[in-house]
Amino acid sequence: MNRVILHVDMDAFFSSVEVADNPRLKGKPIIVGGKSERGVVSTCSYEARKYGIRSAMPIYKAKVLCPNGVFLPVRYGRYVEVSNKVFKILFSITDHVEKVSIDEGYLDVTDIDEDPKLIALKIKSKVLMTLGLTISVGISYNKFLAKLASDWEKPNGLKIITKEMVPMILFPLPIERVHGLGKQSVKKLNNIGIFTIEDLYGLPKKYFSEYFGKFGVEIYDRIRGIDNREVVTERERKSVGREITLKEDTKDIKKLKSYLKEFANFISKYLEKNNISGKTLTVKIKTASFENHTKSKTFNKYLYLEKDIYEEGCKILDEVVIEEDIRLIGLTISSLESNNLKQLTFY
Ligand code: TTP
Ligand code: MG
Repeated sequence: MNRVILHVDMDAFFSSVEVADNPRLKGKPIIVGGKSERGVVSTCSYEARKYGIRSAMPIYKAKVLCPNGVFLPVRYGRYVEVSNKVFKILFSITDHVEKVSIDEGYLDVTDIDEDPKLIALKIKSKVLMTLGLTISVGISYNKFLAKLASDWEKPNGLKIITKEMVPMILFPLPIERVHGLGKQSVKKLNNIGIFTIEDLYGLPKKYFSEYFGKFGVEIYDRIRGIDNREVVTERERKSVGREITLKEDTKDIKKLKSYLKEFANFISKYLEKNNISGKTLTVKIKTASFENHTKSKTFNKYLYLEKDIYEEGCKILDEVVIEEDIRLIGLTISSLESNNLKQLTFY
């Protein structure tokens, strides 16, 4: 049976929250970003986008493009508060919600006996009525196409992509829009005359895995409208972690541990936010010669504190013999369990 997936994404999220909190700002070019001249734009209103301003652009450049814009600092705590309310609305529709970021998520509504378009309209009106914000919704039979659909008619969009529409929608898209194709690959493909997804259709499958690495086959499938990824709810999530490819390869254990500290901070915040904890820690390293090493340890208690995750992560790293320079380091926690459930089993 075909699945029905919704992808939802708030419009100009941080700046829309600013307008909802201060309606006098409505209709103005608003830029939310780092305070100093050296900061970057987090996001801007659609009015500001007309001036060519984009996320990640330096603030000073945005000021040149739009000197009369309203420049506001980031109020992250407030956006988290609003985000939680948005997700509460999504969870009122179904439990089958995957949170992708502060303003974006997937819903699997296959089992809901209602026209998906009506579900989308319900979400849109609830978000508007309770929060004064607009959200764009994409509907399709897989995640890739649902995400493409939510972006299609932004802002305040509602777009359905059916199987029949796939060639028409996908063929003219520039290959930059294919998630997983890096800048280098795009350049290489452009050099041999491949610019659109339709052009990519001419490439044999073998070529994809050979040239685009481990995501090659996925990319081959995606452009044909095939994507079997599930909508994964927090309860079903198997692990949480972070990894980084270092700017320069290193053997400096202090430096490597400073990354573990950052990761432990991220992981513990994530666990706290989702009211879960985990039993297994895994340290992953990749050497300068691209060899992967992973070492895991399972504990007889659940970890959730940054301090514990960091210290145990360091112990695992100490046990990995490092003879070569390290190119990548990562830390992951798994065997996750809801804190509520743990309490229940305890009693
Ligand atoms: P996005 O959903 O990418 O952007 P958006 O909601 O502002 O606009 P759109 O209508 O195109 O969806 O990101 C969500 C929020 O994440 C955004 O409001 C601000 C923040 N963000 C950053 O802080 N830095 C960035 O580079 C990006 C892309 C987003
Ligand atoms: Mg958004």
